Amino acid sequence: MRKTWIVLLLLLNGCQIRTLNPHSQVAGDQAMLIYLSFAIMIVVMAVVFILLFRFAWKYKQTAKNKDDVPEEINSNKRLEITWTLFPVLLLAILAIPTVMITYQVSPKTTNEADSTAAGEGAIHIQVTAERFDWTFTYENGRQSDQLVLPVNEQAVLHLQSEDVIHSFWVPELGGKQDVIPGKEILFKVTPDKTGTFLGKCAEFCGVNHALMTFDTNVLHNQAYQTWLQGK
Ligand SMILES: [Cu+2]
Repeated sequence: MRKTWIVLLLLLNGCQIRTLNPHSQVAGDQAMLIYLSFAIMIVVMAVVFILLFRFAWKYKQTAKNKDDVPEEINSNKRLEITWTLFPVLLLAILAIPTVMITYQVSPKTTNEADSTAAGEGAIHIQVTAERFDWTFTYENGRQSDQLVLPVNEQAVLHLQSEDVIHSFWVPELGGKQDVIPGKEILFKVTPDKTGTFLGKCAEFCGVNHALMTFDTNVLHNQAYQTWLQGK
């Protein structure tokens, strides 16, 4: 029994919710949606549970009201309007930012991107997913198994797959974005903090799927330029 608890504690300790520690605009927007829907859920839960316990307590059977028959009610306009408007309002609060953010962060394929030009001066990196590796090709031709990005600059990742569907995901920076064979998908990201973030494939793609990870290094601009010129 004691061993079980220790294992459980160790497991919990390993669970860092990195999605809630965003370091880019996209990831920040995604985390905001998680917080917003969580807050709405808490409000709904609170109302439901308070009413549930209140009614259970108020109308519980006692020796005094044992033979009471409840009064028959046909309708109650005020109540009906309230329980219709309240959920509609909550859904609207959830739907408006969800739709806006989804459209905003939704990656474009190259054709679509022609009309919504990627930010000027952005860095373009080719990202190739292949069972079970990621290859990053930079503007000067340098190839690496690491994604290296300069901080506070927009990078446009050109996601391509050589074989099956993969999914690009760096929890702190955003995703998950499906990488689909035969398509080039553009994913824009502007990291706002230097550091090393773990990236992974988030779409089951075969036996070694779990090993399909990569490091993302976000560097200061100067360090990025130096790295880019290296081998
Ligand atoms: Cu994969």
